[in-house]
Amino acid sequence: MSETAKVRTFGEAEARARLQRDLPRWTCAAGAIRRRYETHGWKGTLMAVNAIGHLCEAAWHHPDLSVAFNSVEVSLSTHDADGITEKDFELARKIEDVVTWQPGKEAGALDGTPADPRHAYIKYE
Ligand code: H2B
Repeated sequence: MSETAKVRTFGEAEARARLQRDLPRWTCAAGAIRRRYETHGWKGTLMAVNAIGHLCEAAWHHPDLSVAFNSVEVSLSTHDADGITEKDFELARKIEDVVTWQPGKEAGALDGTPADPRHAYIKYE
């Protein structure tokens, strides 16, 4: 595809339909796809922020983040295309898989965070 070819952008209705199918906890508003992750407090929020930050830098595709004591909201759109593109959905998928990962629910060797409230940091519900 030539450098000047316009990247395909998704309209709000199309993006919503895609999220409903693939990323049901994400929403589409004001030209971006968004997801709020709740945590049990500041330390959990910062761990989630840093994990998201790493994924976005590795992707070279950066969100707006709204950070509060017990939550972080991710907002993704593609500046170069002035809209929502495949890059936003692909990165949202990776972020969702990483932030909501609970190895204790998988068949592997990892136990995941203990149920003890002292260790709780991401709210998974
Ligand atoms: N992030 C987002 N969300 N959209 C972009 O178009 C984008 C980016 N472009 N991160 C990259 C970096 C950069 O090449 C340009 C100059 O912003």
